[in-house]
Amino acid sequence: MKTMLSGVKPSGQLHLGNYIGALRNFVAYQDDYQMIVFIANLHCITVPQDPIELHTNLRDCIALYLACGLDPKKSIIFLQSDVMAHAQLGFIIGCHTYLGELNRMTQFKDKSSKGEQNLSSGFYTYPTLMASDILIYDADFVPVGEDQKQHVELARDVAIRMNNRYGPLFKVPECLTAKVGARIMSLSDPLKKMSKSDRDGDKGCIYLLDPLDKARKKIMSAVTDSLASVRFDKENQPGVSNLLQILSALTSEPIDSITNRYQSLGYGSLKKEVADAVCATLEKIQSRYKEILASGLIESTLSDGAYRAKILANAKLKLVQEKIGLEIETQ
Ligand code: ATP
Ligand code: LTN
Repeated sequence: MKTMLSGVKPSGQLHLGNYIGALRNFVAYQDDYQMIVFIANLHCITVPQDPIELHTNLRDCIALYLACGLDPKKSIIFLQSDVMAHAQLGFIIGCHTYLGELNRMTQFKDKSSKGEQNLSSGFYTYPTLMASDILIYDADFVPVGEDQKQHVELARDVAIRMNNRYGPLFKVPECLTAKVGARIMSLSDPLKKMSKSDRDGDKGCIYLLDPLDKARKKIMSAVTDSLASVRFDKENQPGVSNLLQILSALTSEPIDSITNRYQSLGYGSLKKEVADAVCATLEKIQSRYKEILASGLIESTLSDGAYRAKILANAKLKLVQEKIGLEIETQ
């Protein structure tokens, strides 16, 4: 069975973009792949976090993973910091990554070009820890949103580089991005991706735990355009195209078929249909979420997941350390 791996940062409440771009795909994959999914809490602290908020987000995040359908019997689910080998291999990978490569990472370039003064060195080396997360499990596939493709590319480059230098160490992973929903945009500014770190009064972002009436309101007031025609044209009609993407992703109806149905219908009807589909999805997730919080499943999932992950990660770390000459046999 091939291995599929991904992580989500618990840097705020999970949102519809995370669900469509990532979580629902993980759920679909877990029957056919060894799915490894973790909460990237170390990546999260590369930017400042409030400890109490972070702790709450961790629990919510894992509860939502489970509520969205991830099954701890099928998938390995754990907290990144519970498996220390990630950070240790991350350092070794950092020693095989060039500064030029890190300087080219758009996530870093974006933040530093905005003049952010106090970026941490952890933020700069973020991609080396991410490469470690991936390579330590010999992942075949890494399903991520478009924004993360560049980081997976770096993991591939470093894997090839280290394999060439030391002999076979790592599988070279492939990045998987879904055709529909890889980049859900903000409802209030459809030129920006829907993001939990972007505060904009939260109007643009639908959280998975939003009350249904609030979620509906956000969709009904989504920014569209004045062309009064329902077409999928990301360049000229980014708002409408985003709504079409959301609807298609949640109902599995192809975008063409939706636009055909909307030949003579307006944006109001489209928004209502999107709101219905989003609310139906949120309602299911939220009722399961409440059951999970009360069940003790979070703790058992994380301890079992960390146990299984450590066996794999520690073995790979040992192999790497041996191959690069770090270890002395003691028995
Ligand atoms: P932030 O919202 O703070 O920018 P993030 O949501 O991008 O963070 P994660 O929570 O780690 O960061 O993302 C988890 C997964 O969800 C990743 O695979 C990411 O690419 C995907 N994802 C995030 N936002 C979107 C979006 N708007 N559309 C589609 N996929 C997304
Ligand atoms: N950087 C990713 C989260 C992440 C991840 C990973 C994704 C951390 N390690 C390994 C895939 C594989 C993000 O911000 N979404």
